[in-house]
Amino acid sequence: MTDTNGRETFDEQGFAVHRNVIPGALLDALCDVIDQHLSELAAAAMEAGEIDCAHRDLPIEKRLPAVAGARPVSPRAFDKLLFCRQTRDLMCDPSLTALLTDVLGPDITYQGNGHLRAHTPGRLVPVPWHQDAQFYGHGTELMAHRMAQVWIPLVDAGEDRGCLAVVPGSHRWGLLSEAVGEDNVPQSTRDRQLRIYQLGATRARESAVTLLPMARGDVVVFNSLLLHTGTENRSDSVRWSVDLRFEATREFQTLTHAESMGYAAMHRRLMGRGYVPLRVRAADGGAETWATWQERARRMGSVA
Ligand SMILES: O=C(O)CCC(=O)C(=O)O
Repeated sequence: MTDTNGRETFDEQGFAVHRNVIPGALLDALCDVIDQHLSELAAAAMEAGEIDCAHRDLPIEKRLPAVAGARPVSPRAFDKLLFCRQTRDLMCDPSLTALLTDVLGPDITYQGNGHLRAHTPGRLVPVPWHQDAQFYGHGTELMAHRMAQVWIPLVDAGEDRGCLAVVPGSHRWGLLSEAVGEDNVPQSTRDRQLRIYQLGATRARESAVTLLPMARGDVVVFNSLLLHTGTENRSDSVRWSVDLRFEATREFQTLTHAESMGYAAMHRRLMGRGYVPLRVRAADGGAETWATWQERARRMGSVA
């Protein structure tokens, strides 16, 4: 079920929330990967004498604080876990690709750029206001309408548990380019990141903001130019979520010159970061396998 007509809302508002679409088994499989990793963290912490029990009985939203103790959790600590068969199965599942087909057409590629976020209560500050395209660099906005950002909560993400907030329609503002670099991989400095966040915060203060509380099984698909943020997690448990970026597979598009430039700029960035793409849906309905994704990662030298 979609809050309203998916494609129309996506075009008009810059995002569409789809309710109760992802099968629980796919989410459980990814949560098991996280739980396995938490067991490894717990073993290391027990070995170091920092904790005296692995807290196997706790669900992942309670277990991370229990096993991490006082040690800080880096915002990027869990991204590497996403390179696994379970993520591949989630991304290639028709429950997700059907939503993406609506926006990108029948041939879809995951750009390799994804995050697994543990938004912990009271410790990590939320991700501040930004457009994802601000981080991709100048030129990439030319292919923004051939891209889709996907955010999936692995646990319920209500208003008290750090749900996303968006500025509806902000994708039509174009790129907030003041703080965006030309060649964004080497220029992706902390200083530039802060300027992007300051600019985003200023624009959000002047705008009507919509909170997006979501339940496990829901998905939001949004435009890379949409201004959005994570909100404060005031609950006592971790908001686990994944965010993934997809594009209409380049070789099967008829592109304008500007769009070709946009893809070229985007792919320079993706290559520069060693992101490993995966074709999650071909026009005939097929998808690349986990073995293919692994082999590509090996060839690129990007195996996590
Ligand atoms: O999960 C969050 O809090 C922020 C997510 C985000 O910024 C994104 O998906 O681009």
